[in-house]
Amino acid sequence: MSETPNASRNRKDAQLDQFRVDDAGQKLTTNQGLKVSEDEFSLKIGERGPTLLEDFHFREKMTHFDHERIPERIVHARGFAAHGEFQVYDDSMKAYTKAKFLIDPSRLTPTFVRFSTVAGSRGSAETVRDARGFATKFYTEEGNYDLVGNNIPVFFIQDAIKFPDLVHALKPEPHHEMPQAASAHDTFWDFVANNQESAHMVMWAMSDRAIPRSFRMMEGFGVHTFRLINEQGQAHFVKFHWKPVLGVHSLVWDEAQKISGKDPDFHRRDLWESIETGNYPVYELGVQLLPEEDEFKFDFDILDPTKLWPEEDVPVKRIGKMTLNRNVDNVFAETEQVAFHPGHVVPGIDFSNDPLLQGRLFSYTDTQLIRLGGPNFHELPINRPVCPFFNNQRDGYGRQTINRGQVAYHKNSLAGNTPAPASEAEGGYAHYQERVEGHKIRARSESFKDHFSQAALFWNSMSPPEKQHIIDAFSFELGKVQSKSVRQQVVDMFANVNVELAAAFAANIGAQQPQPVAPIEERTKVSPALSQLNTAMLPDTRKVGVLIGGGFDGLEVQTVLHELAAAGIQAELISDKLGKAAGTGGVEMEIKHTFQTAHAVLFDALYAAGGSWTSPKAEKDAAEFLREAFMHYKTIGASGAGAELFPAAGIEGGPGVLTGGGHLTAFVPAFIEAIAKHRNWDRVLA
Ligand code: HDE
Repeated sequence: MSETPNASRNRKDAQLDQFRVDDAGQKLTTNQGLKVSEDEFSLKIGERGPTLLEDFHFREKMTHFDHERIPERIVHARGFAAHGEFQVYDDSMKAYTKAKFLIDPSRLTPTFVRFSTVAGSRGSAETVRDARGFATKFYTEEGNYDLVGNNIPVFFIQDAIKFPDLVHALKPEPHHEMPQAASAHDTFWDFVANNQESAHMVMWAMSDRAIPRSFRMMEGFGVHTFRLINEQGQAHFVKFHWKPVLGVHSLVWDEAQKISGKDPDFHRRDLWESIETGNYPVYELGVQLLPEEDEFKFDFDILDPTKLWPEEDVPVKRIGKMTLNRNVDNVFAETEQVAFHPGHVVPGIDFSNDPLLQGRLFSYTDTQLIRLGGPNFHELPINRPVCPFFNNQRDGYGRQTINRGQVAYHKNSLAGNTPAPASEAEGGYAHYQERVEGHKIRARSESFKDHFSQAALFWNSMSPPEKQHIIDAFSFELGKVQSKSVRQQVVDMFANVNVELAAAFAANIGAQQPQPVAPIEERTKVSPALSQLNTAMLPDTRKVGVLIGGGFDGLEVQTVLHELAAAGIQAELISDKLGKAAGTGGVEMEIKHTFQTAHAVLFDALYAAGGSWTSPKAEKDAAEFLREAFMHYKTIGASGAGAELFPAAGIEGGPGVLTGGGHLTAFVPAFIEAIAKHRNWDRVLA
């Protein structure tokens, strides 16, 4: 198949179409195509008699059901995915790589992205404190390229051989299988204290990054150092980034925990609804590039996956963007069966010797073999490349391809020695010829042994509210740890990062103040790019809950909602009952949620639209929404009578509390601006 590049537009979609089936309107059949006449009664001897083995329809239906489940992913079990498209802005990456999808701006590459939590089981809640997976499959013309990243740029360990230990410590404890989807327990923190290379990632995991507001509002990182190879065979080291255009925003911890109960599907619902309503999530792909000769120019080892390259030192070049624009048709067929692998590369992209990456190159195929039941998982519709593929691999469980011909080996003469390897000029993948020499040893380089400098860089780069959230997170997590010894070990360990930090959480968890640490060189370096206060602040797609009672000011509320919509903000009406709320001037509005079905934690901001309440309970519920939103630093607006709820909510005003006082022209823009700010951290809570 030779295709012009733009034929790749929706090429994956077209391929998937061959496998899509719509059952609606069809007659029910067995898997053999036999029409079934009865599907509610098994075949029996007499109406009250035993079921017959002969009932092939019952047996087939039940057997298939019995086999519906496959093993969930050992990590990243809970995930949600969407289809998209990627395109580079220009051909400027030509100097660094020959990967066609990265250098040809006319090429639209289909993508499939799966976001995930790491620790929890497939049915666990989504707003837990955890890293998030951000795995992207690019269906390129040269084969599938998988960028299997996380929303945190570093990792807990430096060598893949420690991964089973890390995961065993993180997962629910084996004797009672608790806690689910949480790191707040003894074995995780015991691992941390005894594997101090984890310090940097733990700082990120205790920060706001680990409780994202939305998959649409988090960064993605390839984590490892990779290599890009250009047409001339020259190599550059590279780190990959995804930058969300909506900025990086998080929940607050109390809110995240409540959402886990109110809507355990919060993140997938957010992604699903955004795509369904045409608010497509967009991420820019960024690269940090480093010439090979600069490999040793840093005070850390660029092969060490517990280190990032500060963006101020090595700028992120934004080279293209990905838009997620289509939801899946079937979660099992697509999201569950997709098989990512950091070793799925295309010419122009190569690996580094990062020992974590090297181990991953083994693990991912291995895990698909057990998870997807054999070596033919690449034939599943979601995993198939959009370019043709030919080789001498044959057979195995579930084989779908019907390979014709006599020959299944190389070299051969009977088929003219085909399929034949391609030369580099023909697009054959040639590994970068790095010269490596050394003794066979089990050891770690000295250059990997500074575990605290970048953890301190992260801490130093945080704003005061972000620092407080980190102290609170350590206090929460260690407060759940039973072993006093483990708690103390963690305090002493993090004194190496920052003594005030360790002292602050030690005071909350009944631990001794940290032991004085050996004097460390003063660490004053700051990377502003690490703080979420320096991110994009936009009102787009923010969700505002509108608290509305009967007899509200029709014209006023209509105007406010109109302006919010014009700013890309989504308003949803909440009252004590579903149905229509009637306002003045004959205005009627449809209520979407009741105080029971929704909760303040599910909205970015609240608008108290006013009106009268049918009962004191309804009024109390509305005030409770406001109190909760206020406590989570959210913007609260009341254009008119809505402010009457404030005293019952204990709100006296302050940052991010806006009242209209009848002057909508001033109120509405101020309200929108405050919503865009995400949270009002300068608010003082009573
Ligand atoms: Fe993974 N990881 N991982 N990982 N990982 C898996 O593969 C593994 C690591 C990441 O949505 C597994 O198909 C090892 C870093 C994502 O399907 C498994 C090591 C990063 C996903 C596996 C790591 C990741 C996985 C489980 C240490 C960020 C979900 C199921 C050497 C760069 C992909 C599966 C999806 C999934 C192994 C470390 C990201 C077992 C051995 C570092 C996003 O193969």
